[in-house]
Amino acid sequence: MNQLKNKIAFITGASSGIGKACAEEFAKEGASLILSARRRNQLSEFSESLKKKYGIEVLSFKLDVRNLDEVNKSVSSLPDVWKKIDILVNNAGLAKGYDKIYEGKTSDWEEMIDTNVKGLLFVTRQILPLMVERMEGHIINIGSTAGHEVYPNGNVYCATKFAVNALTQGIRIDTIDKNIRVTTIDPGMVLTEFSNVRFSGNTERANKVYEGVKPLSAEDIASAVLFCVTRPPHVNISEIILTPTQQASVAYVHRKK
Ligand code: NDP
Ligand code: 8X3
Repeated sequence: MNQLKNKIAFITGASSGIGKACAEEFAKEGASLILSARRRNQLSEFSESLKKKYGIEVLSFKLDVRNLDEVNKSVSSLPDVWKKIDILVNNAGLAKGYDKIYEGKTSDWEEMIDTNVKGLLFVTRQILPLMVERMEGHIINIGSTAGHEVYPNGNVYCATKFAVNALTQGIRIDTIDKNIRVTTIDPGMVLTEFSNVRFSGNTERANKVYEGVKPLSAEDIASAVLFCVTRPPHVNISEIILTPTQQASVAYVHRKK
């Protein structure tokens, strides 16, 4: 309890799944939270529930990470006390479509690249200088096993997560003299809204992804994130790869009949 008291954490994509679970884990530990996502209603209901349950301070606002202007204004207009951000969780992200690359929709590609790569960069560009100035901070990027291996029809989504992996290393190298910790958390199959989003609300198709498998939960990922941010200040966990026990690699999954 209270391992994150007096710490401020900024989480993107906190309206569902892994981002939401990270917010809850951090709240249990007494952190002050800045929560953002596009679905304002879901976010404000969740923020209110965290305030009541844990007696913490929460700022929440609508933020589409693809919109550079919106990102810049959201961070620059934070009250000064909230600019002392200790932890940034770059979690907002999505997969769209599951097509052979020669049949893929260019609009899906743009949405994934704009969210998973450019969105992460836009947010980091605003928050990292505040950390550099204070010579203190921790960036957690939510990557994926898809950032280590490519699977059939994963093409562009995998490319965005390979990019997240490269950017994690780039941020770590460029801030090596600034006392900043940089971590990538790379999960395999996690049961969230992810597959529903990927298959545009086709629940039957989404459920097939997890057939015969006990997937990870968003809470499993959040507890790994919490572990990283609660290590002593001189300890940087560079990368954690987590998969369900039934998943050996992105495409090699043991499904119980
Ligand atoms: P969810 O769909 O449950 O959550 C995604 C979150 O991202 C939502 O809160 C959504 O909020 C937010 N989001 C999406 N687009 C934007 C945007 N343009 N601007 C701001 N927020 C956005 O899926 P997960 O929790 O599973 O996904 C979280 C991260 O985990 C992603 O980066 C994903 O790639 C990664 N991941 C997921 C895995 C899985 O199997 N589930 C495995 C490995 C990695 P809103 O719609 O309200 O904006
Ligand atoms: C999400 C996991 O395997 O669907 O990053 O790409 S996977």
